[in-house]
Amino acid sequence: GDLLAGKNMIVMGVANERSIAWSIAQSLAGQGARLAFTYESERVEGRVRKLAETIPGSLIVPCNVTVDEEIDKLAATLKEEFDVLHGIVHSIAFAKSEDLAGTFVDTSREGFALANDISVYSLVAVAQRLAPLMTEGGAITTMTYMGADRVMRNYNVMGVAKAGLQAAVRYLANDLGPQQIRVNAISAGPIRTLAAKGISDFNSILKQVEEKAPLRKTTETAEVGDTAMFLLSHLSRGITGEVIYVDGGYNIVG
Ligand code: 0WD
Repeated sequence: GDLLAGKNMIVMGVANERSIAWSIAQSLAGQGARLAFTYESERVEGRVRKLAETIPGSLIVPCNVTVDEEIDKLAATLKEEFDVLHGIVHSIAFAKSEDLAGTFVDTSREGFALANDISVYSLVAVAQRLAPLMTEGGAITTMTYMGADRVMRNYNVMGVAKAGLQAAVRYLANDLGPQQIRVNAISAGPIRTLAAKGISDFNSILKQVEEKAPLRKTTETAEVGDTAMFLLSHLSRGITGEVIYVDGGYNIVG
């Protein structure tokens, strides 16, 4: 397809081939988008580079979202290489493993701050610096989870962070709407990725979804990728400030 022909988009949060961001990138590339990938540190650079190079014409830029200067530099690089930006994929989150087990009440001040800095404020920091490049309008899509809406075992500080992220989506949508920039979140069902490794007892969560979700299966990254493609395309031009569930319908049952 060519729904995104002539569109320049940035994908943040590819860590490996299982990453949700990687699936999103493939859906975007499949519709003709030109992509820039960011990587957090040398730790993941090799893997990101290898994947990105399979999509011809891709840009690969370092950006640790906890460092303002790195986001400034990213904006300058994109301005130079793309001039105009049309889409942003934010697929980044982090919490210390000790904060993703046991009880939420035990969360430390430092663990809370870190989880919210990387998982919530990063969306604001990125939107702040990249929205000025979206001079033809555009769309920003981030990733959330049902742990924002209800208490889910072990999700703890990340549930609170995702609730904040979803509220940030609404405020950003309101701020950037006049520039025809839409901001939405996808609430994905559980998927076995690197980030999911941090959640204790992930297998039983997957099993629950298989048993109870209306579609009786777990979520595949390609399903998330295609919804993200829709949210970043003209097809979703009337949608902003929303959370779209891509979870086989799990959120509507029990
Ligand atoms: O079940 C799941 N896997 C779900 C994930 C269900 C619903 C939502 N999500 C969300 C996550 O919370 C996250 O926001 O989707 C997003 C992507 O997660 P993923 O694809 O499951 O996980 P992963 O492949 O690990 O990608 C997240 C990446 C990091 O990976 P690692 O595992 O190396 O921390 O976020 C990036 C990093 O690449 N990241 C950063 N990027 C820039 N600067 C930073 C940072 N400081 N920290 C983490």
